[in-house]
Amino acid sequence: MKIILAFFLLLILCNTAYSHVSKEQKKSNRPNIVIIYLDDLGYGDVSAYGATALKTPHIDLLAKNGIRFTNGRSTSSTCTPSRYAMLTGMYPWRNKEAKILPGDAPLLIDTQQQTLPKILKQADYHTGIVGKWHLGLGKGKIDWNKHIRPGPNEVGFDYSFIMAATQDRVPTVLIENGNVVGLEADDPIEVDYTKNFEGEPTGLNNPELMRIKYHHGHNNSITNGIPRIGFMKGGTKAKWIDEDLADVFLNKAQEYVRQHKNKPFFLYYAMHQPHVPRTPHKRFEGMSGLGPRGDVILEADWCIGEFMKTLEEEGLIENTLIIFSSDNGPVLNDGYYDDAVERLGDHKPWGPFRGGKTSLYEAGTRVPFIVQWKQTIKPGVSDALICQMDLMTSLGKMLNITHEQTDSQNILNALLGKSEKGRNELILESLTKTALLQGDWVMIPPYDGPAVTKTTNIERGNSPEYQLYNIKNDIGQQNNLAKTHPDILKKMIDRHRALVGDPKNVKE
Ligand code: NG6
Ligand code: CA
Repeated sequence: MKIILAFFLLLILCNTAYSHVSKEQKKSNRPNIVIIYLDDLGYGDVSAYGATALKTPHIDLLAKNGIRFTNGRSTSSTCTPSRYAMLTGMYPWRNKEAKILPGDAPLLIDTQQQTLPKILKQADYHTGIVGKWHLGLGKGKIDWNKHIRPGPNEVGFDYSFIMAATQDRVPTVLIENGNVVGLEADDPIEVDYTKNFEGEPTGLNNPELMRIKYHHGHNNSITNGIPRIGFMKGGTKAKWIDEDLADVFLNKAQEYVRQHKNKPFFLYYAMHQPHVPRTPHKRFEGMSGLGPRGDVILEADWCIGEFMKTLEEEGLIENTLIIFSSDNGPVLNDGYYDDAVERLGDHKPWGPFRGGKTSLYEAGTRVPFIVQWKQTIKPGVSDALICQMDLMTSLGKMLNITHEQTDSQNILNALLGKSEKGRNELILESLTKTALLQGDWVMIPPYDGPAVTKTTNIERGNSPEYQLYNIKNDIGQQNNLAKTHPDILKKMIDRHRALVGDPKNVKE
């Protein structure tokens, strides 16, 4: 009897020891995952990527401890499509609604669609988003005074604390798990993108109420002294104070980490800088010498440092996979007078590349892209072509979660620095127009439209001619080789057509 008892005891002991080991192993294979995603930050805005006029020590530290990708991409040179691709693994040009959305647009992601957070949930992650959403909410006309759904919580996020669209679009309120924060029952919110509410001031009619002036667009409702896109009424107490947004999002992101530290979590920390209107907190005002655009980049860098401190304090720094990137390339004048052009000096937000936000040229989609996972990744620099859209399949692969095939490719080895090989090709998108990147070559089909957008002064990539660039030898895309390399051109035209269809059918 004693022997049998001893045998069972041994069995139980062995079992506990075994399950302990396997739990540990599981743990190291399942890092916490954080995507720190900036809005309109350019490749050249980060000192780790060559900026000298701006110093971004906290982002640089990520690069020092991780892999700095030189050919990391968003799918698109604007916000909504890039975010759509990152969260769904689908090229945005497959969905004709995936364009810059107004603040009252319906949810762009189908609630049945697979998404990055849903895949991580299958691997038993807790999932959260803090910051900019810009992927639509609800199913049609939104009643902002009721629970708003579907939204992030219906496409895979267990927790959400978001701005609906952008800082320059109404409603200028924050939404936590589908409910407007600080809303008072006797001051309901109304939003309209076609007409103003009677008696409400606008940038157009009441310039005296503006403390930041619009340059183009942005002349509808004025909230917090800043004219916006769209009309809004009510919700006075719920309106955000622009200068506090960085701290509010940071605090929520830190709180999220502290609350979920005992189980693997995925946090999508979607920061709002340096998108317009650029409203640094007083602590950062004037700090960069480049005006508010530079100041908010320094503010964002500081927030990242504070966020990293929280990971340290909670003992999570080693086993957290941090992905840092931006949704599209940079823009200077994006509709407000904020000295971004006037105070630029020698700073080059686009780095060595041509174009910027809304551009088919390199600076549109070639963005800062850093991956840190101290416990696993050996620091370095990688030239592998990787795209934010690939995170879904690559992270799914890491966690052994399979899913239906999408446009998202498995580039896990490149992401973890085990290989210099990423994708072979990528379709680049600018406001529904597309180009093909293949190896060292970019082919841009002929497109109607201005070569330069007058208001933002950005080269779009439109030309009556085919354009073909070798981005290895000609990083600034100055020499169009379409005429001298007809074979490559033909091959790329055919491939582009096979993937996207006839580019002439694409409407803006
Ligand atoms: C444009 C806005 C621009 C910015 C952009 C969206 C005007 C004239 N311009 O329509 O200011 O809000 O949309 O930026 O209204 S994004 O990063 O979210 O794609
Ligand atoms: Ca953006």
